[in-house]
Amino acid sequence: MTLDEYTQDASSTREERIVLHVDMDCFYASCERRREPELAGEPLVVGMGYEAGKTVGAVATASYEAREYGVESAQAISAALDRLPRKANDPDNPEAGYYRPVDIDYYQNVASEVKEILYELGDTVREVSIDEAYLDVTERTAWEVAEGFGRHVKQRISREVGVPASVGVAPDMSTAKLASDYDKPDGLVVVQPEEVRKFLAPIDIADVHGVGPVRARELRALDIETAGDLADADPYELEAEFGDRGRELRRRARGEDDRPVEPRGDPKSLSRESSFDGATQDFDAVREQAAALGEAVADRASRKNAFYRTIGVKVVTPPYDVHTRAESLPGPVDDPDLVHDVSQGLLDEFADEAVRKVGVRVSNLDFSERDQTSLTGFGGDEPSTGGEDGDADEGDRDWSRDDEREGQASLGEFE
Ligand code: TTP
Ligand code: MG
Repeated sequence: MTLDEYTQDASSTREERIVLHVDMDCFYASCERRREPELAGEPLVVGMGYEAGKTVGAVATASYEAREYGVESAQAISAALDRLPRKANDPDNPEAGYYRPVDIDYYQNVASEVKEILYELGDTVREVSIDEAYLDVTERTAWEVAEGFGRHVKQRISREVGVPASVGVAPDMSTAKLASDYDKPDGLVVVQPEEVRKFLAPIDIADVHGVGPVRARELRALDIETAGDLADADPYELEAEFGDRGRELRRRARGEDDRPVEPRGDPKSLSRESSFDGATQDFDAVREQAAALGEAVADRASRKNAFYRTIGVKVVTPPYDVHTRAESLPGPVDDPDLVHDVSQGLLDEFADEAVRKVGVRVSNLDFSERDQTSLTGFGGDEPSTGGEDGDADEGDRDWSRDDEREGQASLGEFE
């Protein structure tokens, strides 16, 4: 088949959704740079275990400058230090880099700011991880101007949040993801519907969505090295080797991924928390922080059309004692003032404590009232609940999937 034939084949069969994939560049490192601008342009490693006396730990991410030295995610920190010594220990060494510990609370807050923008810009949004999401933007733009739209998304994130993103635009999710990865960092790659087959053809088989290392080896044994080879492979042969999965992978390699960009299910609760540097004795600061968190949580609930029947706080005191308190309301509400008053009341008993961390959460969410014009609230028939109190905060958990790798406390633990 010639490229022209591919083209015709693609454009005649594909429905032309416009899918945009956003993946933030060296995300944790970019967050550190946002609050410490001197780190811009420097080799920077974010990870655990590099401090004197510590030997165990891993790299969470490395800036692109640090990647030049061979430092990469999930590497043992000792291997990273071999490749890139610590500037703090070796200030005159021009080949040294900066190391910072993982501060997942801060990255979560930055990620939330990015998400706010994405929800404004997409018809639907599927959050995948702390720094990655798909948007269906079919109704928001057109293929002729899709590049400008992609640039707009990047610029809004960069101007309003201060961190860089790479964006890919394509007619399906799996091509959009490959496109965002294609020209990182600060990339913008638009794959028009008629270009999909040409774009995918040279992609290494291991990078095709759904192909793991084992399957990649098996495919290579059949002389299938690229997505183009896979797209052209005999479907019957693939089916004989790999069953239905073989056909599915061939479809992906042809850009025939018709998965819709679906939001994750409704969350069971919504929470925000933040840490103090060490532990604070300043309870006014704790109150103030809780008020801000409560406002953010109430705002998020209201954007998701979620009513809540339980308002809670979490307070972590040294060494690492987690206290949670919650108050249930007689009926579901969407009421930021109530979140404020209840959470402040629940904090009273901790007024004399040192506080490491404070959080606010709304739970027992209810989405069934979303079409009602007014909410009389308390009393009367109780609508069915959206979920059980105590479940993990699904919305936040999506963006904190990576916490687990670091063994950090995640928002999902806030119960
Ligand atoms: P990625 O998007 O995979 O990586 P990245 O954003 O750092 O770099 P890129 O520009 O290539 O997208 O992951 C997002 C964040 O997740 C990353 O900043 C740190 C965290 N993470 C880990 O903690 N451990 C890991 O092994 C990986 C891959 C990521
Ligand atoms: Mg990323």
